[in-house]
Amino acid sequence: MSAMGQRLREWARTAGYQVAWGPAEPLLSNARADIGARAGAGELDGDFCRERLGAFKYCEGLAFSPRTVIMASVPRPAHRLTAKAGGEQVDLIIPPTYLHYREIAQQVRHDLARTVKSAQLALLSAPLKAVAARLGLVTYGRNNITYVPGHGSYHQLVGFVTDAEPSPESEPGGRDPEAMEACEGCDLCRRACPTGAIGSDRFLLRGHRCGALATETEGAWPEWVPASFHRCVVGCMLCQEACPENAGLLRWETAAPLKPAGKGTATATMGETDDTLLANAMRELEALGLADNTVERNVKAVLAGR
Ligand code: B12
Repeated sequence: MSAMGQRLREWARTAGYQVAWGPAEPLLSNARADIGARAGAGELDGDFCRERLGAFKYCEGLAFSPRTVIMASVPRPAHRLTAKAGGEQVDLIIPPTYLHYREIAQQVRHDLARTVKSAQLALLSAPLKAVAARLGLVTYGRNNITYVPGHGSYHQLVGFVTDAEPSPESEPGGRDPEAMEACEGCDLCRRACPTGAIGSDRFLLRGHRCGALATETEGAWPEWVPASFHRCVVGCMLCQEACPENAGLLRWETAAPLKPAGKGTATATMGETDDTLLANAMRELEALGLADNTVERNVKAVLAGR
């Protein structure tokens, strides 16, 4: 293993991450071409492609010539936030990766910069699962998210490109993505998905029918989201919690703000409990950097269904 490879392994071991790397090309082009082919074959919804996948920059606009791609899997907990009012309290769930998403990526970049030393380093804007799968870091589950030994699917992927010399960790172009062996004959995630995003006719997720997408999209709830769905401030955990490969791997933490919430907790008066719960929850979410109109709509739906 090259000196950089040894430093990367040691860095990941110390931080509790998993890491893989390989030549940036043709790996990134292959991942891009794969998605392009699926879009071309009509397997991906047109709006979904434009809005969600069209923003990937790959290597455009970099100030250096990328030679190596590095992917890290960072284990992430779910967060619990408790809203209180009038003697009542409601637990709100923030699934893994939503809290401090950008800060985690920047933190990893900061640490990694010291590891790759003089090499230039940039965050990778690309379909991260597809790239990590090609590097052999992750394996796909039937629910279309990826799994890493020891982290299950409860991890955040962070990708980088650098001008450092690629070391022979992975084959040029990467390997074809693989599904977990455990998914063969198992459809627990498909049955747990209330919106039909996971099909039995194909492997690729119907991203445009995923409940998590609905929680991230402004406006009225689509008719395909059942009232029983609402549990999380944003996102969903149903397909992950149903997965036997995740058994015992979900960690829970109390949501800690980047900056303290506004002073005091509003107290409820008769008939105002829901409004007060909502106001208190939104104040906490604001401090966590998660509050917007869509999240407010989501919290209202959780409160309405309790
Ligand atoms: C857009 C997006 C979404 C969309 C669409 C998801 C999707 N599956 O496309 C929505 C909003 C629905 C979403 C939801 C979630 N997301 Co999201 N999302 C992304 C984003 C920005 C891009 C994903 C993407 O490239 N999609 C395009 C599709 C085409 O790519 P793909 O899923 O890899 O599909 C490949 C496979 O299906 C493969 N394939 C096809 N057929 C077959 C057959 C076999 C046998 C095999 C092996 C493979 C295979 O080919 C496809 C590539 O061409 C990434 C961040 C990033 N920059 O990558 C995060 C990301 C994928 N999301 C993430 C997370 C955590 C989630 C949620 C769990 C959040 C939540 N708790 O609600 C849910 C999970 C929903 C689900 N079951 O997939 C994590 C996943 C981490 C992990 N464990 O893998 C990512 C990587 C963010 C991160 N930095 O960590 N997400």
